[in-house]
Amino acid sequence: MEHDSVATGRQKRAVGTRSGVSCWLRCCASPRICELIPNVRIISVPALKASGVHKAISPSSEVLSISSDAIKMAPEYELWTYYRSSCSARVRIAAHWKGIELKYKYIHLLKNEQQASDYVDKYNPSKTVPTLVVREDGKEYLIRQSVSILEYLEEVHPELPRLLPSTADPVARAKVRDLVNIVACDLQPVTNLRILNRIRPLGVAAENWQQEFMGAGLEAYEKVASLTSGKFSVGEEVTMADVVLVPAVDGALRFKVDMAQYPTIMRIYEEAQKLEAFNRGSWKTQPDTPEELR
Ligand SMILES: N[C@@H](CCC(=O)N[C@@H](CS)C(=O)NCC(=O)O)C(=O)O
Repeated sequence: MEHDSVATGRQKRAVGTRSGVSCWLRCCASPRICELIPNVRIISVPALKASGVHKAISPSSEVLSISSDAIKMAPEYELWTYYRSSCSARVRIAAHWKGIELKYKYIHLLKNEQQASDYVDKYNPSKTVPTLVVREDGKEYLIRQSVSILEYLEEVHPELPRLLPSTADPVARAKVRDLVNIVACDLQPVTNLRILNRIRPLGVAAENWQQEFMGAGLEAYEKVASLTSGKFSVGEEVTMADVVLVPAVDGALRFKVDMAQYPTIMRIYEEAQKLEAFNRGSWKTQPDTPEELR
């Protein structure tokens, strides 16, 4: 590799964290040759820095020279979350899976903090979590829907472990999105906290309601996943579908849905429990999880 030419061409760029020590470097010598080096460490050498050049060390200890123009700070992420929120859990799990650092801000849903004007006006007019705040190049962006956040992280960090099959397989990607939407569009909205708050005064037992509507969503998921699954919901790899499914199963278990009816789902759920990302994103392990529920 010609180190000194790294990052000088238009297609070459390096991405570092804001602290400037750990980054990845994409080096495209030509449109046909594209190499990705994760975990490049940028080191500060004052004399070089003054000339607009930085030194970096690749994981195999190669010394690289990178022009400061080519260093693009990686975005900083802040997630507004609640430990019991299945929609927040999707994002937490995905971030752990991809190795993306999130700083957490907490919204206590049972204290109705999602309805506080500070949060609603500035962050999320839907009065829900999650919200992702992205800070990059001095700008701030908000992403306010969990599935948009998943898609965004996938698009911005395609080099990290993926959550969608390759673009070369649009059918597999559509299968993943079908399953995602069974949970995100059909199951979760009708079993959300605001719905429970609305039906309870009408004398409807929350557990019966949840069992009916979670059951309907899981039944559809089970039928589709029985056709698409391998080890996970679509094939052998973890995808967005699993990231969305697992917190929904946690919710269903909480409301005592009879999960024996969904053997494919439970097989996938058990498989996911073996993975650190799912445990670290789970409602049981969050900093805002009450001590007695851990
Ligand atoms: N479609 C939204 C749904 C968000 C959502 O409903 N979040 C729930 C927690 S999982 C919430 O904040 N509920 C508050 C409420 O119902 O008052 C998304 O996927 O982000």
